[in-house]
Amino acid sequence: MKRIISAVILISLLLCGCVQASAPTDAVAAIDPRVRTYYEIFVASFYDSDGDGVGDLKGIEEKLDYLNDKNLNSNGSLHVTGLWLMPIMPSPTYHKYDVTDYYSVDEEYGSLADFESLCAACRERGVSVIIDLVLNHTSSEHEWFKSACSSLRAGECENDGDDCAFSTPCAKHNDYVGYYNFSNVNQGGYTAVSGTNGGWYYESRFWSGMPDLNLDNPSVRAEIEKIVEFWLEKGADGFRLDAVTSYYTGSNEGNTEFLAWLTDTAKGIKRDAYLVAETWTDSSTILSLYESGVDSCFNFPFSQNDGSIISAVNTQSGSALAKSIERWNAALSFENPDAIDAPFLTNHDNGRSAGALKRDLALEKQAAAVYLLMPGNPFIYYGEEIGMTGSGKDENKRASFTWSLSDDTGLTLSPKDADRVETVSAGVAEQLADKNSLLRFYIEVIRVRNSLPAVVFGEVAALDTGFDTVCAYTSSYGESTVAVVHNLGDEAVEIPSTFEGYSLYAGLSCGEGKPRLSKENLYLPPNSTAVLEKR
Ligand SMILES: [Ca+2]
Ligand SMILES: [Ca+2]
Ligand SMILES: [Zn+2]
Repeated sequence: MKRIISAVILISLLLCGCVQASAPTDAVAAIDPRVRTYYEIFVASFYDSDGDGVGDLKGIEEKLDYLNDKNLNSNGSLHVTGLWLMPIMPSPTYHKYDVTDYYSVDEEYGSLADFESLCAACRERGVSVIIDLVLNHTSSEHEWFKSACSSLRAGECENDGDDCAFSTPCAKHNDYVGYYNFSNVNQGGYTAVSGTNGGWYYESRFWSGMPDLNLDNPSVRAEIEKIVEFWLEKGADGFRLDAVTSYYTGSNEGNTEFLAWLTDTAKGIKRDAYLVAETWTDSSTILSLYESGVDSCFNFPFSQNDGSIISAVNTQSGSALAKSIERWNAALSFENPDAIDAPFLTNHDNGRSAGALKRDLALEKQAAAVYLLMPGNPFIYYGEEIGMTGSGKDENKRASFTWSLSDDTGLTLSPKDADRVETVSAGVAEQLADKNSLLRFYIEVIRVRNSLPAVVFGEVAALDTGFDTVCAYTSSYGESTVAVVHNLGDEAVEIPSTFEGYSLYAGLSCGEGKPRLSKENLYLPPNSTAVLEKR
């Protein structure tokens, strides 16, 4: 019987040529449409489809095989299941975090039709698309703001009711004046409205080119509802919410209320819409923001170069990290049982992780294994998977993606004000061909993550292995339990008895040698990760 089965498998292998009998499948994606392995893209720096040096939406669609080729077993694709596109709406700046039109695509990036096409192509591959939604402020070039300022300059007419005496509406008769936070008092975070002789100021927490919206204004909320509906209808699966701690500067209550309203609004339009909030703040504030019901808040305390993950990898503090992951996981579930953690190593506002990890390949792989195997939705910032560097000015952190060292096809220009752009020693093409590369490691870890729901949805319990350098925890989901074990140390360890009753699902080598599970112990070489399944 066994031989017959083997023969059948062999024939199937010969017929389809690729699929192994025990091939991992993407078991995670089918469970919850909000739960994905995300990839953050700065569109301008990713892939240029038309040769103008600026990355574009068509370029992303052309590179979908790199992002997810629908075959979890291939070594030529990252197998990410979600994309976060940094702002794509028209804007006067290179980064586009100051929007001039919420219902369009910046022409540098393409058209609305390109966006719809990209979303459809992604959907066909089971890849979700979320877009940056910048609601704290608009551009000072937005028509709403320009109109409001010209009315403030014109002053108020004598008429009451809706009937304005001026040919263009006066300050009293222009609804857009109420869209922003204007004040007669100059105060911190405000900028003078030009042409009003110091009579008017506007709230602009980030920069004079970014006037803060008055999010209490019902007309503004109605507009936001229209914007959310517009993009969900065009094919977006959700939104990355920019600057949520600045919605109501200094009022966590205000921020939480608005986030709750926004979450209800989006989910009222599309039940499975996914929202992830930029919560660049401390743990307790993040936990309180989860009370809004938002799906995810970015896990800033674990992320960034001085956050828990990179610090633990650099200081070989494994057991403390396991306890932190357990505590954080429990705290999130307490605030909101449906919360989805959102760990990352870095993003477009932070120095790239390779620098903080001393450009040490073993450490880069180790940090990747830690965040990619945490519960929730990990967010990979484009270029992290090939070890790009970049720090200092923001432009340096958003540099041109290196597809190949020898082929310029699709190559973008880096932001023009970057003052230090370093090249990687190997691009995508070279790293795909090298089984020891960082990129191939990302592919391997994502394959494990996407095929094991208990890793992603699990409830975490730290395990004490007796080694300070070892980060070990179990993650349980329904009937299944997995153990994730990282040896962050520079010495091999042998852990006796803890993993009796487990089998080794994946032994990942970050440096030299692979983890091994025997009757006696779990052997972990320096910088390595084992993922085990409870039998
Ligand atoms: Ca282009
Ligand atoms: Ca604000
Ligand atoms: Zn008037």
